[in-house]
Amino acid sequence: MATNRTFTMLKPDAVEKGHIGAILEKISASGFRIVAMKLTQMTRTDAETFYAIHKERPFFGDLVEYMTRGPIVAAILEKDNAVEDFRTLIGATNPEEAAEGTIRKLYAASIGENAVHGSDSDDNAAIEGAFHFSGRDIF
Ligand code: IDP
Ligand code: MG
Repeated sequence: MATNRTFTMLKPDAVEKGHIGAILEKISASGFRIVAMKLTQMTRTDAETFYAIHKERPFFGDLVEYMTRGPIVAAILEKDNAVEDFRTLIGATNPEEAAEGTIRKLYAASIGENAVHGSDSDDNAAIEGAFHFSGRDIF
């Protein structure tokens, strides 16, 4: 995957609350092109693998429960400086610390249930995108 791409998930809380449309509108209005997208649900093994870096953290069990409890929207996004610009658009992990107008400030309930994922590096964007998409499903 090129370095002008990032990977996102609209997490189960955002989908449950009916925020898919509003969040995708904000992503598009911020200049990101959707190059892959699907509604899907992570299995326990998927979530444990995707978040393996956090497996020793006290919140890991809750994180896996949360991320598997319902459907998510997974997507690959393209824009110049995609990884950094998308992290700016979503805001801090904890919505109480997120800047005004960011997706997490607008839609996240808590540090755990924070509405949206954004890759933290070009390498992880490629790994995470490939976790959910391949070949002809990427445009
Ligand atoms: P990020 O999503 O902003 O990159 P990470 O530190 O990579 O944040 O954490 C991954 C996810 O784990 C967060 O988005 C959130 O859902 C959850 N999480 C992170 N820190 C906490 C915490 O202190 N309590 C509960 N859940 C957390
Ligand atoms: Mg992270």
